[in-house]
Amino acid sequence: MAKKIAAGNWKMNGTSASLSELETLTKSHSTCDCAIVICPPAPLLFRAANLTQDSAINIGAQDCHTDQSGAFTGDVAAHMIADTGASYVIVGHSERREAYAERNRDVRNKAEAARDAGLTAIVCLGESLEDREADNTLDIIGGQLAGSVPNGATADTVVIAYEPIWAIGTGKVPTLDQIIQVHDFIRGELCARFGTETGNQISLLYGGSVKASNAAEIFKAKNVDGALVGGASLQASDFSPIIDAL
Ligand code: G2H
Repeated sequence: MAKKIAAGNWKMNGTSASLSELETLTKSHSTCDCAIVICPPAPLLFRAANLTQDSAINIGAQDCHTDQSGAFTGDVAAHMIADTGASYVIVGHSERREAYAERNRDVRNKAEAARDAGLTAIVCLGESLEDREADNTLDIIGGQLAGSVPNGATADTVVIAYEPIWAIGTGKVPTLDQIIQVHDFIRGELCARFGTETGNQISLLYGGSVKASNAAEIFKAKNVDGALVGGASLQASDFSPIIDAL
C-alpha cells in the first residue's frame, strides 16, 4: 500500500514572511496519517526545516544538481539540501524540463543524487497538450518513466508525480478517467520494472490545478495517492483542506 502524500510546490514564490504559513500548517496538522511536504524556494529551506522539526510537515527542495560539488554557479547539490534538514526534492518538473532543457537522463541522474544524499525524489512526468491530442500520452509517460526513474527505485527513494503540462496553473483539470488511465498505466509499469510489492508501494501523485474544490474528487481515483500542488499550496488556508481531503 502506497503512502498518501500532500505535497506543496511553492515554485518561485515566498520570502521569510511566508514561513508564517508553514507555522500555521504545523499547528493545524500536528499529526497526520499521510505525509505532508512543503517545497519552498531554496533560500527558505534551512529555516523551513528548523521550523517544522518535530512536526508532521516535511520539507523538500524544488531541484538539485547531479554532482556533489564543483564549478556549477547557482546550483545546489542534493547533500546540501539534506544538510538543511529537508528530506524530499522535486526533480524533472515540466517547468525545468522546458526552461532548462532537462532530459530524462538528467532527471534520472538528479534522482540518483537525491537517493545517495538520503532524500526522496519526487519525479515529475507529464505530456503536452500536443502529445495528448495526438493520442501519444501513454508513450510519452512510459518513455519519461523509463528514462527518469533510477534502477532499484523504492518507495523510500522515489515518489512519482503525474502532471499533464496543459493542466499546470491553467485551471484545466483532466477528467477522472484520464487521470485513472495514466495512473493505472504508471502503476503497471512500476510493478513490471520493480516487482509487484515495490511497484504498489511507490506513491503516485497527481499535479495540475489541484485545489480545495476538486481535491476530494481526484483523491477518489484508483492509484492516486495524493497530490503535488502549486498555487493552492501557498496559503495554509488553501492547502489545509487539500490535506484533509486525502
Ligand atoms: C503543477 C502544480 C505544482 P499548479 O506544476 O507542481 O502547480 O497546482 O499551480 O497547477
